[in-house]
Amino acid sequence: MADTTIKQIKALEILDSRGNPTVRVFMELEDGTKVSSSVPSGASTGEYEAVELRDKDPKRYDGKGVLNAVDNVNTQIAPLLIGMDAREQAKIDSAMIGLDGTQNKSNLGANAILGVSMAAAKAAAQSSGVELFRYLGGADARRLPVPCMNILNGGEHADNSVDFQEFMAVPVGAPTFGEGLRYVAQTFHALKKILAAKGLATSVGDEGGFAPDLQSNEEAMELIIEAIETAGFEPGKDIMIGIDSAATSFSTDKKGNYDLKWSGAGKKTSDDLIALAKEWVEKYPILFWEDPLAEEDWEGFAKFTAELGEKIEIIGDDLFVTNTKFIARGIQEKSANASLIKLNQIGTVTETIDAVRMCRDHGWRYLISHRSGETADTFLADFAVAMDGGQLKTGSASRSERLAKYNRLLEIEMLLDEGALYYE
Ligand code: 2PG
Ligand code: MG
Repeated sequence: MADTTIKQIKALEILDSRGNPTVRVFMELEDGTKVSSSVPSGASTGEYEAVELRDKDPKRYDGKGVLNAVDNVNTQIAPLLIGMDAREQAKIDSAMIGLDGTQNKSNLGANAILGVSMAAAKAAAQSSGVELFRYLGGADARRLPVPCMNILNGGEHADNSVDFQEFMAVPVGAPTFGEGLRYVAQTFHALKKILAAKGLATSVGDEGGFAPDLQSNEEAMELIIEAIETAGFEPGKDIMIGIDSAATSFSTDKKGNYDLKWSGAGKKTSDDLIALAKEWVEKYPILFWEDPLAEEDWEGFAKFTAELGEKIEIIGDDLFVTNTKFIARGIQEKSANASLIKLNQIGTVTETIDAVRMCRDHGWRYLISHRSGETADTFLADFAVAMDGGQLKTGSASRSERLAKYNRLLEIEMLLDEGALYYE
């Protein structure tokens, strides 16, 4: 039997896809297994996310350095975990939570903790000779997620005139993951040609989707429908649309007042945004709508869900921050019917799985997600399969840190061969 005892843990400050510092953790086991794991970082972050520890030293990376988080791994977490069994994921995670001692991981930093948490899972899988998705998900982990491809970017992820942050093409009608990826990648290419023909910019935003200046938010919907059709697919049957408003980023008080500032559409209330959503849901093939309202607008969310919950999937991201405490409240208050799932919002693999479990137990859907600042780490792809597929958003068909995850899923599909299942 391989010895899965943790021998060494070491962290390094690296740069993410936006050129900002993030944490990479190296772990070595007694049997010689060596792995590394890199932590992503968001831009439209929720107020109640676990804390990403930044040095705040203005002389380095505009205060965004992570040397303190790196130091916490090397001098505090490593001595605590060396000698533990890497297969004991829950024990490892709870030891780090205990050492941190805060509710939001502000002491050690969620970036420090998550890097180690993911590295432990990778090391245990590698040492046991099983693929990470199989290690985390068990013998029946064989369902690939539907790739929700963010082909048009706005909000805080782009410098354009679109308020809503993400417009995703979701290939619900594809027979396999690989085909689904092709459907939406071809739609991405079709969109590029359409934009170019209209004299609109084809430069991309943080997640690799196009970021043109448009006349209105609705124009984004029209362009995407045109792109789906141009690519040879049927909107609503082959491909549906997912939206992430990331409404916290344009709310003025987080509790029901908004300013569609980038498009210039001006001041809105929750009720106005709900009315707009109702209109769009009638007009367009919308599968889901994430963060249609801001993170503290619980009342607005409940209204939104009462109006549209039977028709579309309503996903809380900033509202729930992958935290079972907030998801439980959402279930209780019927604030949504699905949750976004981001590892670094909560900070350990175990707690992320807890959030997924809570969704499943209550018949909620979940959308597993990357961050706008990413690395080439493909942990997320395996994690999505381990969590039984469902839905995954990991950007567009450009930028290698996004494609790395989609490509890993193609590889997993190949490994699973006839056993592979796809989204239902
Ligand atoms: C989101 C994410 C990922 P960020 O709002 O869902 O797409 O963005 O990582 O900037 O929070
Ligand atoms: Mg979001």
